[in-house]
Order: sequence, then C-alpha cells, then structure tokens
Amino acid sequence: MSSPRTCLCDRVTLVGGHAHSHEHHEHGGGNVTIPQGAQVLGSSAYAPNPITLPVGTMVTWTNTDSTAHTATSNTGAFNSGTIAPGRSFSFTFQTAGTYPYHCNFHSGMVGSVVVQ
Ligand SMILES: [Cu+2]
Repeated sequence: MSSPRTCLCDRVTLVGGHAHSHEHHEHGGGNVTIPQGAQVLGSSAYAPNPITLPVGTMVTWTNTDSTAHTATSNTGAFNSGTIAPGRSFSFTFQTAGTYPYHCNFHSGMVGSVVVQ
C-alpha cells in the first residue's frame, strides 16, 4: 500500500497518529447495540450512533430489546432483515462513506455508520 492509513478503531491507541501505517492492521470490528425500548428511542435506538470505523471493518448489530428490529440501509447498501430479540447481524464495510440506516418496523429508529 502506498498511502498511509490512519487507524480509527477505538480499541487501538494511536501514538503520533502513525501507528499501524506501516502494516496491515486487523480490525476487530464495531458493535452497535439495540437497547431495550428502542422503538421509541429515535436516534438513540442504535448505540453508538453514529459509529465511525475504518474501511474493511465488520459491524455487528445486537438486539438486546424484547422486540424484533432491523438495521436497514436507506440506500440499499445492507439490510439485516429481522433481528429477533437476542440475535445479531454483521456487515463488513469495504467502501468509505456515510451509511444512514433505519428500522423497517419502527421508522423513528435511525442510525448512521461512518466509514473512513
Ligand atoms: Cu425496530
């Protein structure tokens, strides 16, 4: 790779902003929680929101609510389908960009993934 990458993974402490720029770094992935009562939580229905991650990172949404939800891209980039209570859905983001998404069952539930 000719251009340095900045690791934005929140599990890694950067020193001087250039750690990992010399090597491929395995990103452990990001986790988004759907909390109890999410259907009335609006932009807090997905936590954290937004979540910011490096290109190539897998994001896992975990539904800790007692109601089924989805994580559905507003632009069709990904769609979890139904995430039953206690279940999860993962998607790996290979292209930089901002990915707004929502719940298909509760239109007030909105979130965003920022891939850099
Ligand atoms: Cu929902």
